[in-house]
Amino acid sequence: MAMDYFEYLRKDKMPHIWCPGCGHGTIVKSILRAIDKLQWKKDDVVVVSGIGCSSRTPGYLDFNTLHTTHGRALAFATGIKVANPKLHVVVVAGDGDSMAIGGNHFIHTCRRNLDITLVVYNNNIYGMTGGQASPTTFKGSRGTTAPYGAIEDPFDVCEMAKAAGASFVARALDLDAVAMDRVIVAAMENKGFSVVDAWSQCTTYFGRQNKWGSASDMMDRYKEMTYNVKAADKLAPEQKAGKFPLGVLHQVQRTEWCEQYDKLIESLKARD
Ligand SMILES: Cc1ncc(C[n+]2csc(CCOP(=O)(O)OP(=O)(O)O)c2C)c(N)n1
Ligand code: SF4
Repeated sequence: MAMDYFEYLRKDKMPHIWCPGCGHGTIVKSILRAIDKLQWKKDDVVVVSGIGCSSRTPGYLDFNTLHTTHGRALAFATGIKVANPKLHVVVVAGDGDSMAIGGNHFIHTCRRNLDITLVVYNNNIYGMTGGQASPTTFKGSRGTTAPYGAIEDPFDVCEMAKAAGASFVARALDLDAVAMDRVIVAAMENKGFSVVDAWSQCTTYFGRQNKWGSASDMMDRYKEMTYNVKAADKLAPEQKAGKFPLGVLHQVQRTEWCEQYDKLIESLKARD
């Protein structure tokens, strides 16, 4: 039977705030399809966010939800997971939220490897506050704080996650819902900290300021800027240069934080 999105939505919170053409809603639908596929009970799911257009997500979802402070979603999520490891904890955050003000929380959550899934709605800009450049703004791209184009090199969310110790790292585009669903399901199934770099076009600020055109023009750009990691071996270095791989980019077995903590408690009890 086809899934009923409304089963997971707070209808009284509609209409949502997202602009026409914004990619955020597409990512939300992927998250819902993933939860539905995994048959997680609504009462066992916690969705946590900070602040931003992306962070409005929990307000619309009928799970246990927290809309916290800018950059602090992972700190709240850590507390929830540690207090009740049986819960499925999903964090949604913008690139500004997770890579700038919450950057320190991001790297330490990767290092700890708690069983949490983070979906970064990466639109390469601070959407909610009017289009300021973020840590993932492409070099040369415009933002309200970079009117002549950003002169800084951006962070690569996936490389950051991998380097800091996340046990699952993937990237997908909002235009490819099948691939997005696949990586979000895999991220949620991974026992450890999972990061999905989910690209989403901000039509209102990034698109306008950079003259990237309509939502579909922006999606075409994202497609041109990326390649499937599974095809990487068949591509010449010049075909990959400056482009971003898509798909599951990294997965390793590492002891999950709560399991490690339980073991410690058991060993201390055994000493008594
Ligand atoms: C401590 C704090 N600093 C700054 C802000 C202002 N603020 C709200 S949302 C936001 C940026 C959101 O950008 P991003 O996280 O990339 O999400 P998007 O809106 O693009 O989805 C900022 C700077 C705030 N609310 N709290
Ligand atoms: S400002 Fe940008 S990120 Fe925010 S809802 Fe509009 S298109 Fe989406």
